[in-house]
Amino acid sequence: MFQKILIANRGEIALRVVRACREMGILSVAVHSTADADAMHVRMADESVCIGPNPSAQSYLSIPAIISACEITGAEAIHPGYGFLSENANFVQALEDHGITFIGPTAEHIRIMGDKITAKETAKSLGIPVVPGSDGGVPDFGSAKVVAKEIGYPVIIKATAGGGGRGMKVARDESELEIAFRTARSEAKAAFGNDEVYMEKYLQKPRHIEIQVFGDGKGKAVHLGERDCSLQRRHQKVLEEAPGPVITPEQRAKIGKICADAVAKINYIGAGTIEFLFEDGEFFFIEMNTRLQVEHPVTEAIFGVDLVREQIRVAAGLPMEFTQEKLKIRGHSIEVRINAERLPNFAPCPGKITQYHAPGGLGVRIDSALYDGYSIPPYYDSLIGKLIVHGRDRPEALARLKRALGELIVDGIDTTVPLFHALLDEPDIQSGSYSIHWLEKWLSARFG
Ligand code: MV4
Repeated sequence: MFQKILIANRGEIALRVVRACREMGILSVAVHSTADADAMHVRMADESVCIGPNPSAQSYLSIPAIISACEITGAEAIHPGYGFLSENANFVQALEDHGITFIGPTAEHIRIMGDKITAKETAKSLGIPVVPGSDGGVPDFGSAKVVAKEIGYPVIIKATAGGGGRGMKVARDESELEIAFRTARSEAKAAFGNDEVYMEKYLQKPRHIEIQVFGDGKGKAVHLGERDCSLQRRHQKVLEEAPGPVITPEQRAKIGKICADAVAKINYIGAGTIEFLFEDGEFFFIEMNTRLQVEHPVTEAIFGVDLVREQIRVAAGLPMEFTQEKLKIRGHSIEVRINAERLPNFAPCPGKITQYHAPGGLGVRIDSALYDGYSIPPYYDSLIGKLIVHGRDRPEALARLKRALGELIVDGIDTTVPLFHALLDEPDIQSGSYSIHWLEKWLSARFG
C-alpha cells in the first residue's frame, strides 16, 4: 500500500480524499494555489505545497507544478478528485513517465471515453444499448439529411469533442436541420477546436440515469446501481438520488450486469459512471465518465461502501473489497449541492462566511470544506458543500433532508439552500416524477 498520496484538487473533494487516506493510515499531501493557503483541505492534510497563483491554469491544472510537488514530498500516487486533471489522458501519461501512480483509469480508457463517437462505438461493441443515430461523424449537410430520414425526427446534433451539453442542437423536422447542423458545427469548432459532429434520435422527455461501475483492472468488475440526476440546470446537476425513484429491481439488475460485464471486459480499473437517458423503460447510453463523481456519496450511503478507499486499494494492486453478491441496497439517499450562488440567476456569490453551522443527526452527511470565517475565493467552482441524507425509504430521506436543511446555517453569502426548501414542497419532487426538463421549466414558471 502507498505510504503517501498527493491530492491534486481542492475543496470538499480534496477533504474527502484526505479522510479516506487517514482512515487507511496513508499520509496525505494537499496542493494549493495562493488563494487557497487557508483552505480546509490544506489544514486537514498531513503536508501541503503551494503550486502556483490563483488561476487554475497556473495551479490546479499545472501538470509540471503537480509532478514537482509529488517529487518534493515523495508521494507515490496522485488522487485527482473530479474536474481539473481527473480526465486528462496527457496528465496520466506524464505520471506514468515519472513513475507516479494515478488513482484512476488508464490514459487509454480516458482517451476512448473522452471522444464521444469512440465512446459510443466502444459501448455498442460491448453490448451496451445506445441511442439510435449516425455511425460516427456526419461530414456534411447532405449526409445529415440522409441520416435524419433514417433515424426519424426529431434529431439532435452533438459535438464529438463535446460533453456537458455544449454544442448540441435539436432539429424537429427537415426545415430546421440545415441551421441546426451548421450552428452545431461552428459552435463545436469555437468551443473545442474540432468541428466534427454526430447525430442521434432526440429523446423528448427522458431521465438522466447513471450506473456506478467499479473495476479491479484485472477483468473483475461490479456495478453499484444507479443514480437519478435528472434535476439539472444548464447541464449542472442540482439534486441527485439513489436508487432512482422509477427504476425497478429487474431493470437495475439487467442494465447493471451489462455495464459491469462491459467494464470487466476492457480491464477497467477504479470508479466509472456510465450515463444513460432513460425513457419508456429503456436505457440509452450517452457518455461514460472515467472519474469519481460529485454525487458518489448517495451510492456510498445505500451500499455502505467507501468508493475512495476502493479506488486507492485497486490502484495499489490490491483486490476490490466488494463482490456483486454482497452489494445490497439499503434504503434511499438524496444529495443536494450547496453552491455559493444567488437566485434566481444562480450568479456566483463568493465572499466571507460569517457564520457556519452544519446539520447532524441520524442519516446526515455533510461533505464541505467550509468553516466559520472562511472566505470563498472567486476563482473556482461555486460548489461549497454537499448535504447527503440517508433514510430507510424515500419519504424518510425527504423528511430528513428537509429537517437537515433547516439546521444548516451558511451566513454572509447567498447559497442554493432556499432553492431546496422550495423544491421539497413540490408534489412532483415528493413523488419523484421529474424528467431532465422539469427544473428548467419550474424555474422559468417561478422566476420568468
Ligand atoms: C440527449 C438528449 C436527448 N436526446 N441526447 C445533454 C448533455 C449531454 N450529456 C447529453 N445531453 C442530452 N442528450 C439525445 N439523443 C437530451 C440531453 C439533455 C440532457 C441530458 C441529461 C441531463 C440534462 C439534459 C438537459 C438537456 C438536454
